[in-house]
Amino acid sequence: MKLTRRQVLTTGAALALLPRRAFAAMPELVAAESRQQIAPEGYPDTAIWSYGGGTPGPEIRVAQGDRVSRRLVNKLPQPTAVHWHGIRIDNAMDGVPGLTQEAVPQGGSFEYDFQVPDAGTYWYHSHNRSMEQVARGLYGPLIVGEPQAPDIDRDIVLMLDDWRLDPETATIDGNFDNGHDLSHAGRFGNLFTVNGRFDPAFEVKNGERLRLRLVNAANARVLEVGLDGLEGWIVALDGMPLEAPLVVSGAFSLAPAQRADLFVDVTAESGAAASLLSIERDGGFGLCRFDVGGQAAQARRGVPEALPPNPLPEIGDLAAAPLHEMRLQGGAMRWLDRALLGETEMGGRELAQLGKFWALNGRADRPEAPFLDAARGSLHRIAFVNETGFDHGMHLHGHHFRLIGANGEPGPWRDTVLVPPGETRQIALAADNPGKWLLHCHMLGHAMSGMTSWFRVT
Ligand SMILES: [Cu+2]
Repeated sequence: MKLTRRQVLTTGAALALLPRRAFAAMPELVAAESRQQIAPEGYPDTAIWSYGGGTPGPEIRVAQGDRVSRRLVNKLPQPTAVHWHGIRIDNAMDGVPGLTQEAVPQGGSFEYDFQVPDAGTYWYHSHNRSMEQVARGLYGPLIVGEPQAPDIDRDIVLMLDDWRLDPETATIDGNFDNGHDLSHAGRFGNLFTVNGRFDPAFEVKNGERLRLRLVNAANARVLEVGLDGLEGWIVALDGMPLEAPLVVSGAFSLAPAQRADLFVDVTAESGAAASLLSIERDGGFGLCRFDVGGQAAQARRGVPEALPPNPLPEIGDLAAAPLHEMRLQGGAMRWLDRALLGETEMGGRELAQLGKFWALNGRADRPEAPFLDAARGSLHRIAFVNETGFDHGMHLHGHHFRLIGANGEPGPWRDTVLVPPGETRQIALAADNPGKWLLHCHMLGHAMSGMTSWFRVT
């Protein structure tokens, strides 16, 4: 319908009569400098950057299909933007400066408003200078509830991180751009936290079933997670339910940005402590504790049912899907010989001087042309071929994909795939979400120093 000038004037007049607050109800997510006790008690507190005054930022918990609306207010000393990691989101809300929006300047704001199609464990974090901004604390949990609550006693979000702090002053090491970190495995911390605290404890009962929502918010560290005094199953990865719960036996890998939902039963006796462990080559240590006091009312439950599936696209005939190879190149020990930066070909030494150590298919940084131009609804296979000496966690925006197993069959749905050095991982992508989507390594220093590309769905 075309409005006449008279109608437009009438409508305008009617709007002016409405109270202004009817339009200004969007809750704020304020990014600002704050302080928090990150190191153990007895050490000074730490100047951090955070959402809502602490790290992790406020838990955003909504029901499947609901909208999330937040006005990001930037009170940081740098421009910023928020990425809603793992949400199959409207492209304009994806939070990638230079691709889906301009970075929000100091003192500026941006209104994020989007629907969440899938239940599960997600997170939000800065996507501008994320190498620095995430390391300073700019992340928080985004939890989307299933339509029917699963049979558990407690739902605990555990955001895992490692911080690089000065051992005397507990201040964050501000040397984010150093070439050694960028060209090697990345920035590793010297202090582990869960939910922004060192070695926190949760009170539980023997026999209780806990849902643990693990999020690896670290810059670069692949965690090998183990359990002590807890027994159970992985029920979802990167937010998406597994077709059948997978028994946890020994340690499992959780790369930066990946999530794992566990259902675990507290098997430690009352008076003892259970732990979530980080398993290292020379042993392991506790990330957080579960102090066991008392006995659950209910007898121990059996194997949990799978969580209800999310409305993900069909993966059709894989053999007919075009295969696109993405070679991961560069870094220490496999130094780039040359690569394109924009349209300029440069030698490895020249690139290193510009802080670029990595390339994807011979291109450092996000190129002008997309790695993949996909018709909406088309199915693709991508093979990530890791020619480097380091792990990389490759993340696609706006979509989940299925990891293709060694048997050629589609495996779990993920949004971030760990590709160990010298190995190849193949994924199946049903490109169903229109827009310009980033594709990058989630070792944030790698992303900043070359390992960033993009794909387009039209
Ligand atoms: Cu990487």
